[in-house]
Amino acid sequence: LINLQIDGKSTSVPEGSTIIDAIHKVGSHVPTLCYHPEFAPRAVCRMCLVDIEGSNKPVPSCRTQVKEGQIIYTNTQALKDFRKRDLQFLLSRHPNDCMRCEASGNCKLQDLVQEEQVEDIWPKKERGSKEHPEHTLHDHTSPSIYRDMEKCIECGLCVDACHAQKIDAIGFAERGAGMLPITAFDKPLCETGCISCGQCTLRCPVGALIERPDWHRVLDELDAKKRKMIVQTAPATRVAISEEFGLEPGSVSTGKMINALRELGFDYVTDTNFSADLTIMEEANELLQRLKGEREGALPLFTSCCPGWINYVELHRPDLIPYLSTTKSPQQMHGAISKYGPLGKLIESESDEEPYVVSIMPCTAKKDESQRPGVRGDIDAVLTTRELAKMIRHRKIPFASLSNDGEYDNPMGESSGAGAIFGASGGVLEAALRTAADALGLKDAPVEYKAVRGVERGVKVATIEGIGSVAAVSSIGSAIELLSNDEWKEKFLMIEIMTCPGGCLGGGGEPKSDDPNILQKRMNGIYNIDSNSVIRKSHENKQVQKLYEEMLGEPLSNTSERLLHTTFAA
Ligand code: HC1
Ligand code: SF4
Repeated sequence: LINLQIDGKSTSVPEGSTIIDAIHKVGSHVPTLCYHPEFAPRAVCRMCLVDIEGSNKPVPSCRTQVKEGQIIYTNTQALKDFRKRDLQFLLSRHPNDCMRCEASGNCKLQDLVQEEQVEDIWPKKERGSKEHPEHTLHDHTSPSIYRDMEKCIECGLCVDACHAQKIDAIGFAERGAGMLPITAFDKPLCETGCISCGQCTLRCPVGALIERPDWHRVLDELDAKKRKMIVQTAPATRVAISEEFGLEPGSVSTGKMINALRELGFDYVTDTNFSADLTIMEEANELLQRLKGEREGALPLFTSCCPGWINYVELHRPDLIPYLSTTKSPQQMHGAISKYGPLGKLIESESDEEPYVVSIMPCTAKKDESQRPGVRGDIDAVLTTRELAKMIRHRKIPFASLSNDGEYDNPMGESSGAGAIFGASGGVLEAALRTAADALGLKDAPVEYKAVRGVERGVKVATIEGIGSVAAVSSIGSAIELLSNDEWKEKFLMIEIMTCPGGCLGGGGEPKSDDPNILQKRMNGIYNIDSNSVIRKSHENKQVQKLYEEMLGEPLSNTSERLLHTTFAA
């Protein structure tokens, strides 16, 4: 261990730690703009400079390793003056329209300017040293992601995030003052290989990259009180929403969230977890039919509920389309059943207007998915977890002090533990195995498949007696590696692929966080929901059983195929 002192507080950290690690350990604070623990430090923003006693030059704490006996200061007047000048430079290149900015209240630049009371005194500078087309600076062409490069502070975190996904849709062009993260050949984002995963929006410390803001039109629709408003909430939202309101990361806020949605004016608050169970009914049976050669489609079966993954296949690997499950994602089947199932029929009997279905998702690519040919119309608006938090704040709903006792409306409110774990990498696979094992009459099969759990990027494999080998892939970059040769074709029966590290709980629409353990904390919350559930298998969900009895018949029936399945195309 290395012993050192920070702002008068003594601490010890392992050799090889950086000064910023030690600063966090003692509970001191240095501002950062370009630092995120997931990526190698670029040290370009200079905000985290610290003074070391005996040294005449401040050093960036994000990439300087600790040395024995160092005495470090994080907030000397000289450092503060330096930061202020640096911030003034950033302001001279920034539009400073905070009042209308979607990142307002959740912007590191805004926080620092406020803390230091920095004045915008320098003449405005143009962005980029060469001519860029207008859509480079303001790009609203993607159904999921908005870019406003005038707000960019060149921290590079979006470039790192996209590179970690092995997509590289954006990269730095030019050097020095002209530097900007742009797409290849300055194309609009919708014409690039971008898969809408939103990892860039999750890391952007300002408002340069954001999810397409749809919450304003949802508030308008709620206020208009013309159409019956149905909302569904994704498995991973109920845990992460806690962080937006200062609650313990990983704490489960399902009841508070339901109460907040009712206060916002939704008529029916329903659960995507219900449709996750429904998805398993279709997908597990699809797997069994493909295994018996009774259904078209190749093996191994790829899950298809993650829209970033679907975008990747259609854009980059159309040869994989035959392997995809044709089962719609829970979001989409939930929309279809909301409109055309028992709830839709009830609403139809009371109102001339079609209900308006909103989904709250941890994911930016779900916006994209809702507009796909073949499923368009199931869902009217998709909001991220962050957008839900904004609506709650704007309507002054005291989320943290709401009681956690809200309950979903039935018939689309009941769910099993298997539906809940969809929100974590490996969860869809585990849920499918629980149902497939029972369908195959495997009496000794376990309920839990811990080998496929975990938030780290990579491939997790499990071999199940009586079924075969299966794999769960956490992050699209890991999928690209796995699929780079043909070994997977022989090895596995079923492969779950989630674009974001950790699965949906690490989705691009989740709250921003610099906590290196945040995914693990959210995952613990999700598996707690499962272990506390009375029903843990999708096929034991009573409301799902009733839907089959009253409307669908059986999995893969004609009605199921019409409402719950879709197609993919290059
Ligand atoms: Fe997901 Fe899914 S689990 S894709 O990660 O299959 O977004 O949470 O809602 O549709 O259920 C996301 C989460 C989500 C779908 C389900
Ligand atoms: Fe890259 Fe994902 Fe951002 Fe698209 S949404 S630019 S793929 S990180």
